[in-house]
Amino acid sequence: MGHFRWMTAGESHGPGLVALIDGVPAGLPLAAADIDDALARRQRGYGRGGRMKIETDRVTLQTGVRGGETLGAPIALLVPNKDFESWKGRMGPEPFDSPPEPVVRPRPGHADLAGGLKYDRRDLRDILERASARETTMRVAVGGVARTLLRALNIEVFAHVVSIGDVEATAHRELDPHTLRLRARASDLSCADPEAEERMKEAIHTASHAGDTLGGVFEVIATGVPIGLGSHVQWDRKLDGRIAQAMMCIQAIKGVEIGMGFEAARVRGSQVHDPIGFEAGEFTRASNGAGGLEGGITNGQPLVVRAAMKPIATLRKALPSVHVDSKEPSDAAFERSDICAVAAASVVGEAMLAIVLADAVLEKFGGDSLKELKRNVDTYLAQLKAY
Ligand code: EPS
Repeated sequence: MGHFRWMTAGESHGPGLVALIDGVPAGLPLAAADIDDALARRQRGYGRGGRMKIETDRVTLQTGVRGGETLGAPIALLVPNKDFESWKGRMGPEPFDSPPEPVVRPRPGHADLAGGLKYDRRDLRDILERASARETTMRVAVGGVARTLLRALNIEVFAHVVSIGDVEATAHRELDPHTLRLRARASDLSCADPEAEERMKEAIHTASHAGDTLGGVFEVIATGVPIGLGSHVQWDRKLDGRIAQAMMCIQAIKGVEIGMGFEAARVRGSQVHDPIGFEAGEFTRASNGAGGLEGGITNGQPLVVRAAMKPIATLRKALPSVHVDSKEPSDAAFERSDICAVAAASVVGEAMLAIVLADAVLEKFGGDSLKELKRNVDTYLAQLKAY
């Protein structure tokens, strides 16, 4: 990624979370409200923990925006952690008056042990504070800026939950993208299948009573994506590879599929590939098994990406672990946590796909101002029409 550049910083219980974005063209109308809607959606979801009742995540645009429009300059974003108030003396940059109680019983499945060993930290809080999925707040904030840019080009990105534990939604298969998006938005679990959603809630409830957690699968769809983002010519320019990386680097994601994904490996080629037609001056496709990508290039069909989230690693009924100082067996540490965060992760997936697409759009079309970018897109679309 090099055209829409970004980074996040911040600890889960530190003073706040920040992000820096570079590469957004000048003249894009941008307000905090464009981002806050997604931040609020990331906080929702049946099975979330106590932290989400404390926080009301809202972004402030610190730099790069003047009078409601981007300047083409770097954009700095800030989201304060309200919970920092209760962590004073244990978090923050100042030396502590007395050493805080260390975290010494690593949780299997979290970064605690590998990170503690790698960074030579005896208090595993030094690792978990940054490894926490709290960081995804800023992915969503950055994604909000990316989505605003994409919207100016009529590209929409949205996500919905496909399964939680072994409960699978099916109703979405019959829905057009617009209806699917509206139904997912209206649901507590971002699931467009109300009957499956009830069973998902029951599964989360049951896991919670057992002191356990649940993962699941979400799907991210992008519509209005022009033909020709990404390229077949070099490994790191293939857009499917870039999308897979963007999804895999979300906390707790263990698998990614594009289009038919793993299912394509089980059936014959004739059941996988999408027949080409030509109607009303445009190439058409009879199906979308490719999920909108062929040879690492977008083909004009909706992008369809799924990601599998493992169950959250912080378990109330803790798994066996070892005390890092005494090396004695000891149950893993438990702190307040979510039971299921798949709906939240779907909002993060939406943000990550928007970021990859914003980067790919700027790579292909360039432009220092939104006006120049749009002009470049229009010229290219006219070229496609004349093909
Ligand atoms: C999260 C905030 C965290 C966790 C969760 C995600 O807040 P706290 O640790 O204060 O409860 O709820 O992070 C994890 C599940 C994890 O394992 O780190 C958030 O803002 O999404």
